[in-house]
Amino acid sequence: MTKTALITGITGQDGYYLSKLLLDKGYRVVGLVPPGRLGSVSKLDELADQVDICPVALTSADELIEAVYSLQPTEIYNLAAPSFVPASWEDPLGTLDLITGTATRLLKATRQLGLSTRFYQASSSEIFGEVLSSPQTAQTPFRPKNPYGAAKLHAHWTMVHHRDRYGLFACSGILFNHESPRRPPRFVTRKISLAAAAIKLGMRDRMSIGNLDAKRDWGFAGDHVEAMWRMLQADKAEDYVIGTGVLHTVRDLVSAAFDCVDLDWQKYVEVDSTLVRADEHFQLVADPTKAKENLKWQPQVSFEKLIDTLVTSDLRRLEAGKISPTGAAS
Ligand code: G4F
Repeated sequence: MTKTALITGITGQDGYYLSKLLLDKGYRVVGLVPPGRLGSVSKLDELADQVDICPVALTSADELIEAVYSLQPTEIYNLAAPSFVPASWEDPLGTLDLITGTATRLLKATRQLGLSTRFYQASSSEIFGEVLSSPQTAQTPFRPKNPYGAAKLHAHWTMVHHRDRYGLFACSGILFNHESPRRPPRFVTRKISLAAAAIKLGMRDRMSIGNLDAKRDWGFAGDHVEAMWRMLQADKAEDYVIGTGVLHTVRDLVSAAFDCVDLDWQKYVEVDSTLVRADEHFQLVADPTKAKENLKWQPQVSFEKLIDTLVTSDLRRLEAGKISPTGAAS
């Protein structure tokens, strides 16, 4: 029988890679998209015609129950979330409602309908926040430092409560940074790859950046969505930390990107103190041992390969006039 996967946040980076993976495996893929955002379905490019789209207000418990009941999904992947961390300071309550509200309503719908649907909750390394030890595992204490991390933690606990109390097959993937050419350019990887490509092509002459010493565990989005799927195929519902286990600085990132286009980054990059985030002295780095052992999951794309892919993609899209040197689609 054909399996049905229901995905919220299908038009985002992870939604694209997860849809591709599931379609390749023969799933029927259904995206729950708010009626006001149906235009964003075109972001799925060649996949747009291969998935089904169900217009649903994620803020409506009734609409979600109806959608889950009529679709009877084998698996639900709850990816929908505002994902740019600094923006969560501007609208903490909206961030909380979108992240926690959607997770809670979907979990409640699954429980009330008595379905055996398996549930994936997209969690984030931001729930660890001000860590006291590195690397992090699913047992590391959670100390989020921003409204985004706090909202993700609330959604995580809501999922755990539904698993413990009602026996739902539900799990959280606590994902560290994962990137691709589909990342919007406000995130640091695409910001840098786009700048390096645009400067190489003579379309820009410099780039402003925040904290060059900030460190992250950067992996490839295509690898990380594979872990999501594997979590729902396991015998037991458990939470997993998903990351490469390797830390790099933003300086490493800039240097690797400009190396790809044979430029000396120090001639083009300037620090803008307004872009430096407060309270970022802690080291968020995954210990993915459990995922490697239980799920046989292993990241395939190295940091260097990832950056090369981003820069090459931005060079091509700029040359083809598909994006502007500052990133907007054109
Ligand atoms: O690319 P970023 O904006 O991603 P961030 O904040 O780590 O969050 C991403 O990963 C999380 C973990 O998976 C997700 F939960 C979240 O939704 C999102 O996908 O920033 C990465 C690092 C930070 O340390 C930031 O301070 O880069 C540093 N940085 C330095 N200069 C900058 C800049 N980040 C941005 N966006 N722009 C800069 O100019």
